[in-house]
Amino acid sequence: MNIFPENVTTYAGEIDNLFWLIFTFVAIAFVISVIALIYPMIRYSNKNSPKAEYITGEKKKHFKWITIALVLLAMSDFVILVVEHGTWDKIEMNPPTDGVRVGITGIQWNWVFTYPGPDGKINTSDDIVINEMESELHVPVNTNVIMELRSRDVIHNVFLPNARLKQDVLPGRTNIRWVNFTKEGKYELICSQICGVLHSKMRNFIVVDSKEKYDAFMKDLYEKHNPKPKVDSPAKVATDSLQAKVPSADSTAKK
Ligand SMILES: [Cu+2]
Repeated sequence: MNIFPENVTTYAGEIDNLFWLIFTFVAIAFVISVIALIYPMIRYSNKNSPKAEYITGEKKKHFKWITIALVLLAMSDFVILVVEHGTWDKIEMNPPTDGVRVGITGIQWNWVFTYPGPDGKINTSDDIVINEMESELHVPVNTNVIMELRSRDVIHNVFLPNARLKQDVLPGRTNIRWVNFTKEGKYELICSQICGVLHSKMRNFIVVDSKEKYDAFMKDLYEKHNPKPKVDSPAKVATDSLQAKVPSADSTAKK
């Protein structure tokens, strides 16, 4: 059974497996709880039923049922912790450092995309900033895409359903997350944190291109915007006023 959006990244399957593991434990706990609630209601519901015993749960023989439940719960938590550790480590603790860098900045109400200039770095004077609603961020297939996630105003949330990636972005902080798409296509990038009246308009797209298509796209982009490193005013005009505002709101990126 597949209830999720199409899995198009290297690690989405691992997240799905974790979902099913947690779901299984919760489902078992749910079924046991429902039986424990409904059985006495039926068993002691009419006049002919035996009288239910009133227990306070302080005696040892009663207390053991709480202990058993507690131990089972702690054990399932421990299993989840052990299984998820590898996934957590790979995705969040030790992200890859090689790959294409992009910047995604949440503003009220749009996702602003930043492509690096010839220096390959985000937050420098040669960046190319795309600030258009429903715009597309182009990335290459089968390549690590390292995303610098920021917010300019309030808390937004970068949600890539096809990648199973969900990350809050906070003003004044840079979060690094990564993704490696295994299939070309156009995928949604939405905000999943209520961030104001036009929150629902924060719906942009990530377009995963073949390497040739991506190279051609970047070549076009460079020709159009002509990013030049270390040139002061003229290059900054091309990258619009937002470019100047984003870094200043962000203390971590300057270090
Ligand atoms: Cu938002």
